[in-house]
Amino acid sequence: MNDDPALEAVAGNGLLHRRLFLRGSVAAGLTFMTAKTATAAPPDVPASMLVPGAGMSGYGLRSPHEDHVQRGFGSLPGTVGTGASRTPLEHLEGIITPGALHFERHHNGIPDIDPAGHRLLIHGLVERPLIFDLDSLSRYPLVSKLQFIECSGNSGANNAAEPPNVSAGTIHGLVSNSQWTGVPLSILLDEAGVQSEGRWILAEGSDAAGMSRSVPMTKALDDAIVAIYQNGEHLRPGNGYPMRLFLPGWEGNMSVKWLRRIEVTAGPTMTKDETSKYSDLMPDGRSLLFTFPMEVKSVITSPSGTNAMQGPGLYQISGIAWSGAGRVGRVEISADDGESWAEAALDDPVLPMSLTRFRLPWRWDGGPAVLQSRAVDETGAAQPTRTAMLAGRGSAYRYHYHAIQSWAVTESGEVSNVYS
Ligand SMILES: Nc1nc2c(c(=O)[nH]1)N[C@H]1C(S)=C(S)[C@@H](COP(=O)(O)O)O[C@H]1N2
Ligand SMILES: [Mo]
Repeated sequence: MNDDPALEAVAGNGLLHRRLFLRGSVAAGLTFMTAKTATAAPPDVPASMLVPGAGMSGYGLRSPHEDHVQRGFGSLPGTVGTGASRTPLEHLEGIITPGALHFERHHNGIPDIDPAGHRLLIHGLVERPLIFDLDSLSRYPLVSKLQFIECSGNSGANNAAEPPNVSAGTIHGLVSNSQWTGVPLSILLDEAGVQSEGRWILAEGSDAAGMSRSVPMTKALDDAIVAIYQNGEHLRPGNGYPMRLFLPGWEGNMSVKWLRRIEVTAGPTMTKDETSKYSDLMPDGRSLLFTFPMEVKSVITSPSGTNAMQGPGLYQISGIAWSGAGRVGRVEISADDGESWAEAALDDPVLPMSLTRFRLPWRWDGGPAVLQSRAVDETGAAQPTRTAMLAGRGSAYRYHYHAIQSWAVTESGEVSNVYS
């Protein structure tokens, strides 16, 4: 028997203490039993040591052996660009979403914008209307923040009566995390001089959807930026090149891409994008006026839906948690369908309004299990169960799904989405 205290069981069905990962080294005497025992002789010289390697390139590509890691995407019938592509969360680790795998949501395709001809106008209830191009904008003080963006339609697949048997990314992949660099909107609005009646802004994109949203002035002056870089390089076309609004922690729809116009207004404009869509219908038939912040949420990405376990033994449960209200406070994991819970280890850094990586060791005995994660943010808000969340909402409410995700593991090691 191994008596290392790190192997202490902390909750039902095999969950072990997070200490195992916190101290950075594998506990004495513990074996993950995934490596084979080596013989004393070195292995054969591989072919890669016999010929010079390939040359360099101006812009890098990943290994062709990773080409199976893809965003899944779909478009409305009769269109090529009205829909979404989803980050394959189950294939990623850490908290950075590579630009090429960032989710995309477009209401009428990706516009082809030459920055030389692109302008951003700030007008309306201001002292001095201003117009910027990419160069003039780039000369203002830049700030960088590692933050998530999440579509409020994310995870809506779990509103279905029967749990869709698909991957974590297919259900929850409308969330991604990047380091966004841009100009604080407060600096630009100060320069334009907001008049005292100016309490809202309207932000408009230059795509064929003319997507536009109203944003309260308090948010615009607080932490909104006009982003021009994403993970160190200029924005990708699908994420708003050459400039987008970025509103940390608020529903992704409001972070208007291909930003061309900000109008300072007295009240909300009530655009098509915030009335016919992106408003939440309550059971009594009335609609909530606005639901801006994204609530606390988490999902286990490994193991997760459509994965197969490789036999009983020690596993590392890993996943992501986030909250539009600030930092993740803690994440708890259950392996017995919510009967008992153990606190997961959080990887550094734990940043406000950023994805946070959590993990916990799990000794799977080969029996059936239901894995769940439950996040609590620094304000104390906790992720609800699916039953509790739906009870207050009724069936017409489509957006802002943030309930606990349950993954069932069968004795043969198949992992699938279940409702608990
Ligand atoms: N101009 C414009 N801005 C837009 C959209 C759009 O279709 N057009 N989609 C919105 C939606 S619904 C979301 S969730 C986010 C997605 O940002 P991303 O595509 O960079 O992930 O952009 C928002 N900004
Ligand atoms: Mo969205």
